[in-house]
Amino acid sequence: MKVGIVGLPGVGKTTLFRALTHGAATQEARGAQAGITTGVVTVPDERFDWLVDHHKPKKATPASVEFVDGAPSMGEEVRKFVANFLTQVRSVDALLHLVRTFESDLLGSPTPITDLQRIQDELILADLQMVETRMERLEKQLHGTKTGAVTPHTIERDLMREIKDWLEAEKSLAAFEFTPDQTKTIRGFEFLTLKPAMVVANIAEDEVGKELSGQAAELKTHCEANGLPFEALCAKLEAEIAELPEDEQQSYLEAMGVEQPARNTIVREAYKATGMMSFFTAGEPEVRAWTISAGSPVIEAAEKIHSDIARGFIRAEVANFDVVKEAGSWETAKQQGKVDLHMKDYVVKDGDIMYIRFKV
Ligand SMILES: Nc1nc2c(ncn2[C@@H]2O[C@H](COP(=O)(O)OP(=O)(O)OP(=O)(O)O)[C@@H](O)[C@H]2O)c(=O)[nH]1
Ligand SMILES: [Mg+2]
Repeated sequence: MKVGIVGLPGVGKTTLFRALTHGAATQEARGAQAGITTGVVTVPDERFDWLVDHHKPKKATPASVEFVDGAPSMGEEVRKFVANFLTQVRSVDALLHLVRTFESDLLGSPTPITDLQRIQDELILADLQMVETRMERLEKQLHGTKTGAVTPHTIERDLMREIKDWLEAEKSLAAFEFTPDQTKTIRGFEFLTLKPAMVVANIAEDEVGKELSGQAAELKTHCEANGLPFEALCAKLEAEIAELPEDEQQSYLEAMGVEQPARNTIVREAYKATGMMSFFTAGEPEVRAWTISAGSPVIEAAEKIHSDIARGFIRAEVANFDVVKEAGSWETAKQQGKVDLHMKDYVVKDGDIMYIRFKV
């Protein structure tokens, strides 16, 4: 799963990216094309840790999130920046809006709510451009179609008109209630205002470990009122901590009055904000956390593991992590009758441990 970090020039995107990726044990930062950088970060999960501890497997594969940092944008127009960012990372699954609430020598006093709005306006505009391009093409294809005729193309054109009006009213598509058919039509469009999003406030060093106040507190209230997941951190400090040796990190955090690095919360929140969850496969060869979107049937989980397993699916043995932990082991849970048998359409729950029977 990929998360793109967006924000105005100089808000600390690259600093946050370093904080998120540098300290992670399994991080593998890779240089990428056009100045963008991506880094893979493990999703902290106590359930996964317990399973690894319990099975002592040969291989342990945790869930992960890939963060994307755009090319530097200092001195650039917001519009140009967003356009660049988009061509670089159009395929991200979610957006992390980084907003500055610290005083900057270069940029002056923070104006977080306005800044967030500016980026959101740009996203709406980018979606609008996408719709207009699509409409032009559709009109060409519809040339010669009888008035009043209903074809897949006319249906799509009508939907595009509706979307256009919506965006022109400066509304995000997140609030547009698409029917299942419409959802199918727009799949593949990668509308930006439809991507799950979260907001992170980049706070000043001297605000760390305290109750949020001033602009940061106002931003939090604004996000809550708009249903946007919100977190706060000081990117600069977190990046410094992430670069320390592991054993020094904890004492540093304690001195700052912080329990754990904010990157843990942010990685977890990013995972949640995108509607993703984990199911596990656990045994002696491998313990693995798999990422799946909430509401998926078990056949999709099988497909993730291996297409053969999906093809030859017979049934799934499922017990949730909490049940297994309480019983002490999968075997005990099974003896107690707490492992359930499910068919293809069973909806996977977060934390399900499963064992799929199949025949090919
Ligand atoms: N005081 C303070 N400065 C910060 C913080 N985070 C970042 N900075 C500083 O802000 C400046 C810009 O940070 P970057 O991380 O390069 O910002 P960016 O968003 O990647 O900038 P562009 O890529 O140019 O758009 C740097 O000088 C950072 O050291 C912070 O939490 N507090
Ligand atoms: Mg940068």
